[in-house]
Amino acid sequence: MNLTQKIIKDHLLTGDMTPGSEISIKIDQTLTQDSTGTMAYLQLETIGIDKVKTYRSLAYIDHNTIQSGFENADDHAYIQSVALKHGIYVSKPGNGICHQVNIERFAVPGQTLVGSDSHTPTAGGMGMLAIGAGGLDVAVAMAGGGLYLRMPKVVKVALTGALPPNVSAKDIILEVLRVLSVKGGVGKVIEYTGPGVGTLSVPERATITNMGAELGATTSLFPSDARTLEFLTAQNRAGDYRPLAADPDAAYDEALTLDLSGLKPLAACPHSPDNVMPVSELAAVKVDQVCIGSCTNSSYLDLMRAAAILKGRRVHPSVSLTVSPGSRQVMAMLAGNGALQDIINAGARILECACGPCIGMGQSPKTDAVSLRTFNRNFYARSGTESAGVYLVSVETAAYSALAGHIADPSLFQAPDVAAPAVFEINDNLILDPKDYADVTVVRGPNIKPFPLNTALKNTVEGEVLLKAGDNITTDHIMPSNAKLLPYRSNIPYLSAHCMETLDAEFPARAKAKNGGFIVAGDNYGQGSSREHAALVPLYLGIKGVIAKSFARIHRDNLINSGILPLVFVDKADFDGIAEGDELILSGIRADVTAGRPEITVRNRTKGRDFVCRLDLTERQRKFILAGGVLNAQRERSYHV
Ligand code: MIC
Ligand code: SF4
Repeated sequence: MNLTQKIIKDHLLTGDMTPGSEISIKIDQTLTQDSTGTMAYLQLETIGIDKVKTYRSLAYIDHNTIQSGFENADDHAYIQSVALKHGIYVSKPGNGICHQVNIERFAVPGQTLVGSDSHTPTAGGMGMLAIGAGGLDVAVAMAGGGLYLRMPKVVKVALTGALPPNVSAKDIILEVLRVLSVKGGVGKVIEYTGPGVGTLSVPERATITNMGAELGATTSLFPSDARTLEFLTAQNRAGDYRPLAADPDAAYDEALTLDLSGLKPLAACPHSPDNVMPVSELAAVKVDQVCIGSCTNSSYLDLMRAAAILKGRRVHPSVSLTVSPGSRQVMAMLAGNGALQDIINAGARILECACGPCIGMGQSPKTDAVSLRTFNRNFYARSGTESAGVYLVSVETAAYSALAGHIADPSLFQAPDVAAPAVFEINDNLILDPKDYADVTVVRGPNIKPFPLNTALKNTVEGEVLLKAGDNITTDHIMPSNAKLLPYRSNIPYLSAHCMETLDAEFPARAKAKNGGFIVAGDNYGQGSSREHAALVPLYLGIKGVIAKSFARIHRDNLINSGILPLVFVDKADFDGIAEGDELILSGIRADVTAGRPEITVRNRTKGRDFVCRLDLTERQRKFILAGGVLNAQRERSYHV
């Protein structure tokens, strides 16, 4: 077996392990963060358990850290209290980005993790089977329910050779993205093997598994080996180590080989993580902003490299350089060894240990800016500035470019000599252990509004096409998130006025005026974030179904969990025959779903023609669609976690 199959087999609750068929697995650990956490905990409260049933559950506060009003602070108080009450550890604001802290302090090889954040697979760098999901699926896992998913195909990426100087793990994943594209990983786990694996430390592996989310993959996975033990030992967690690897003769569904020694520095150009070009071909591009940080590239090693490159030099006068350390551990160690001073003296702006500019929480670039970021997403408008172009690069490319004022190829410079520490500085005093807080009252501020519930599926569903969109629509299109909107993550009515606003500002008003309807889209609809808001807000606006050429995994699950129909064109050419404003009708849809008929006939009343869509639902998902979402199904007892 390959390693993915081994971990799944160890955790299998139901189903058979044939790719594509529905399985459920036991979940050892869960994580939430604060921009999806409020919803997840409201749902956990609705499910109604006293204490979580997992080995360990964690609530991180790292996203909504700009507090320009009471809202974020209220959400943090709610999360802290509701988490402690339910036996969940809390990582307080300032302790760091969930995925970075998780790798440092909590990830365990061979265990399973589900998190309400799409970059949860970061922990795959530690040999953990770590999957991103909507908050409801995480709530169910906290309540002891299994995580349901389609058994993935497993893709082997064999790494050979070793990285040349100043070429880094980020360039590896950018190369994989170039080859496989933002939809190349849908329904698959990307498993790394081969002699090149041993040349990468755990944080470098975590950069690769982190950005595997941008492939649309279910998750990405590295073996657990001597390098894993080395990292765990340095974190004083050698007891969590367990060696894990694929069998030498393991079979894979697909395979590719990557010779690390042949890699060059790469950049993902605006506005997609798979729009990858060699940095050497971008050397003339003038840079206005450089941001180093995010859950992809903010480890100790990353920032030590940045510090070594910046030391004794000056950031170019026309560049604004920001540095956000991934965790308080990283920040404290850099402060202790003088590297932080090198960064400050070069002219960088030091931000707190949080997601920050990656989620548009401040540092939106100027009009028409070129912004170089060590992050994982450069979707349109995500930075908060619609006219800005964001390039995703390695720490090395970012640091040299910040000095040069234009995109600079790091392979032309001598690499800094930086080593991982034998021992990390450990201070967990921003982590609250629930056993120390026996008597907690849940604090609910006025920003926390109830979430919308759907109604049971009717036998006839009809409405207008309210929006026709193209390929690769991201959750950042569907429900934008920036410093102005993130404070309202627990306020769906407020958010609804901004749904799809970067595509069509009239969409929310139209949806309301027409009493809901349908969205039509191209391939890979809903890629990106795990935010359920991208389903709950359309639900609030009356969206009954999305008809697309294909869907991203987490978003499709979120639609089904909310009782919204995810329909797929059988013949992609039918997409061309639909226009915005066309009236669609699904007659007998309740009967079709009840009978489990996968082919649904949609009548376009305006054009006077029919077309066929697939509605591939498992028996469990049929209950959700019929009841109008998981919580309704649970309430009417057609389903229980
Ligand atoms: C992101 O990177 O898009 C986020 C913000 O971390 C999201 C979660 C969210 O929207 O709150 C994600 O990746 O799931
Ligand atoms: Fe935070 Fe950005 Fe990572 Fe999302 S991708 S968890 S916003 S750092």
